[in-house]
Amino acid sequence: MSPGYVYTSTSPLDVDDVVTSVELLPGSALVEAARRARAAQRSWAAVPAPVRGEVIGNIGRLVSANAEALARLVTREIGKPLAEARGEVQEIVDTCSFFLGEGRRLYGQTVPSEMADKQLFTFRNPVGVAAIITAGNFPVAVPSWYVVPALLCGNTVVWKPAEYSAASAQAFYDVFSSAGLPEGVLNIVFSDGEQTFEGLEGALAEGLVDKVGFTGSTEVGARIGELCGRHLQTPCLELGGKNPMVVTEDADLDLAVRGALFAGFGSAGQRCTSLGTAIVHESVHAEFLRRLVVATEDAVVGDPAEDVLFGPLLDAKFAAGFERSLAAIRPHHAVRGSSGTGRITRDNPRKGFVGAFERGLYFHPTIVDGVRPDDELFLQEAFGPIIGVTTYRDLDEAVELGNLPGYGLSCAIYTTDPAKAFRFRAGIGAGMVSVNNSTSGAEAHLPFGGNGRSGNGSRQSGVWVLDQFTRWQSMNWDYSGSLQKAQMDTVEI
Ligand code: UN1
Repeated sequence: MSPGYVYTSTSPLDVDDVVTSVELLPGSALVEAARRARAAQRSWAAVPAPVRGEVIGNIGRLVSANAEALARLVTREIGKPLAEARGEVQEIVDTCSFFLGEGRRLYGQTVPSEMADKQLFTFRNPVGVAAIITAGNFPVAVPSWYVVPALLCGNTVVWKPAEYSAASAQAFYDVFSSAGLPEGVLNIVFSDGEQTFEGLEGALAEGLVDKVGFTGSTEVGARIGELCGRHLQTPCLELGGKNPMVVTEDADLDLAVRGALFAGFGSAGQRCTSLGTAIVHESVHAEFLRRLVVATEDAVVGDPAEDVLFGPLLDAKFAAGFERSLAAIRPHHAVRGSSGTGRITRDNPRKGFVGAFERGLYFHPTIVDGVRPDDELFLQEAFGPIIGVTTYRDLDEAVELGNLPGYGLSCAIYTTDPAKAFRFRAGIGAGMVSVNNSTSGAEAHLPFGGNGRSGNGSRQSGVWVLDQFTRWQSMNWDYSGSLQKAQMDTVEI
């Protein structure tokens, strides 16, 4: 087993600002945590669901009471604008509000039998122990999408947050654990990617984990899927996206530009739901591009504590990854939108930048016009403030282009023609479709998730996530007094 080591989480506003230091633990720590979770699971599942719902209600109230401190910590640790960080914290509260009520529902069904004097039922049972592995771009909201319903359904949880958002994760854990959760019900483990794999492999082999939930890259998701498959498990995977937005010839172009700006550059383009490529009808392409360029030039970038469109990238690893995406810009591309591309520095400044950029991981917003279907920029998630632009002639072509990268998370269409919106919805392979709205910013009670390279079809949020954290159990009860046999003793008319 690899030993533990100390990891330092720094602020992307100022890489010399150490937010916290944590020890990243070897895989055995995850196995131990899974053992604790296993030991606590039966008694937690025995707590009546409405009472578990009350605990979820307590969590929501505690998060509300600590909202501003939590949001400010998120802004400092990962550089998300404060308004977005506040929204992220609100998303935890909304998730708790939803699942607090679910504690009084968690419905099963009564089902008619094909035989007389026999009744059929279904029940939702907790899966057992859930291992949750989350990214740091939504360091507190996305974990709550897993942890809250998992707990409500009677599961216990081992949570491995991203190390680069360790302080936010610890604050989340502290609030959750002070809400009245019994010992062992929620466990946090800090470890790096390889240590986590080692731990997960061990815990699965020992039968200590019954469900894995993962939000992160497509590559890591595939590895997790493979590992879970070996143990006959279906993980809940929420992976990358190359989310298209289609702008039709009849679209409100100002609205489309505002939508592109928020979806492409909001959160510095580091949402799984961020805009990838704007697919614009050829008749409005020039005008859309002109307005998008103006809006981008006017956009305020900088210190996320101020009123900015976006702040720095999450951390140095993500900044390096985005630099690799920028290296995919080719001579046939027209680069627009800023005085430069890449990192904002003294030699590569951005007009109207707010705050100090010297020690921050700030990047120019970049529009790349003329992306082609075989370009890496068209096909691969970039995870940074970059928007590709291309054109289409008819809606079928727009749908085909939207589906081409093989992801299938989110998408948008800007149109004033309902027929186009419905035809687009039916043709596009994404799990989430916005009409005249951003690809990002899903509400917390609709099914969230994707297909293809974006995930394995699992859905989070709302009642749909209950299928991740419960398993259906059926029961039949024969009160005829004789041994009635299905398919053989069916009542005849
Ligand atoms: C993510 O980036 O992993 O819909 C999640 C949205 C947010 C969640 C994004 N509510 O953009």
